[in-house]
Amino acid sequence: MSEDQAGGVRLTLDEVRTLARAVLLGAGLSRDHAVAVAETMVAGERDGCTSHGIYRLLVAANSIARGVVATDAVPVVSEPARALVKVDGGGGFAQLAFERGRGLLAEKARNYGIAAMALNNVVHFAALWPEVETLASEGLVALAFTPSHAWVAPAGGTEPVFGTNPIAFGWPRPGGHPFVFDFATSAVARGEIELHRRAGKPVPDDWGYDANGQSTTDAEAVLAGAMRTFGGHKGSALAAMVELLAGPLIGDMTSRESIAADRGRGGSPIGGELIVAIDPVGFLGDAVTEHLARAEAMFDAIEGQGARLPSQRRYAARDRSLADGVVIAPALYRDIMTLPQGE
Ligand code: NDP
Ligand code: PYC
Repeated sequence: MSEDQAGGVRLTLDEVRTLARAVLLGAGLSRDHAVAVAETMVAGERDGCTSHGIYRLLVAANSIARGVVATDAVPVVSEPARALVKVDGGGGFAQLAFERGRGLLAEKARNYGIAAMALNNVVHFAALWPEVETLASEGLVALAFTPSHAWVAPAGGTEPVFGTNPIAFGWPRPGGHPFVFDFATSAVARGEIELHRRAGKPVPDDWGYDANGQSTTDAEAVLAGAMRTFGGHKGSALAAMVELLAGPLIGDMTSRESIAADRGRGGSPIGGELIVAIDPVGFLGDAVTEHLARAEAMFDAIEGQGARLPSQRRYAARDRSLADGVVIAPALYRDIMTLPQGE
């Protein structure tokens, strides 16, 4: 650990991991959960995704303290149909449920060409790209969706109905990092607005409305009012799709139901996640190499004109973090260090 020029605290990724595990154990999480949850925070910090890095220790500790999370839940994996996996997370954080089901999901995708996994009854505060990147790194095409809490107004309205409802996609690339994107269907992730609030910074006036339905640059007011979807009616329709796919379709909560179930405790969203995995070999057989090469031609056409691929920034940040560690903002580090730590 060292201090950088701007007063930030520089940590190696191992130090981030050790800190994250200690805080999660100190908050009362079982070891299996602490290890799985810490890993996604290390990945967020490593890849420059600060809204889902170790800032989330404060979020996770809050959900635990408020009794929203089952700290020692043991995920139960079942197979409701040949190509389907279901993991009942028992009210625990989603990360361990994904870990427990992902091997079977990948196996089924290889056996049947396509498979889907529902995570049910989980508490979710994480980014989705670690999940689709993991599956794409194993040669599968992957999609993931999860609702959250009703914080986002539909296009044309100002009252929250949707969650920030991310969609993530992963595509395997021969010899390189997978093509991955992962974004909220709201104008930004809520975590980004929370970081603005913590830093006392205004937000752009198209991120959300205050409680009276007026546009505002006050982060606190947007958090108390309603966020906007990205891309107007298009983001709004995608947000609705996420609600349906990872809510009613898998027998789990919509974002409105999730916030109602929270009962004002201010915890992370409770509900489900849908992950779809497709094996390109299913459609393509021996021709898979030839067709994946055609995809590479499309990526070349994007990069060839100076545009960047989603995740390119993340992979570059990863290289830097693996070499130099990461810098944690001083106020965040101070707040994290006030939390109890366990072993
Ligand atoms: P961003 O808008 O920051 O980025 C979204 C995606 O777009 C990334 O894949 C990013 O790649 C890519 N991207 C950004 N700029 C460009 C560009 N100029 N050219 C090409 N690609 C680009 O994401 P959000 O704020 O919407 O979401 C952040 C995270 O929050 C997500 O990981 C999401 O899963 C998480 N989240 C989780 C929720 C939950 O309920 N669990 C709810 C909402 C959000 P790169 O990373 O390389 O910049
Ligand atoms: O940043 O919008 C968000 C978010 C919600 C749940 C997890 N992250």
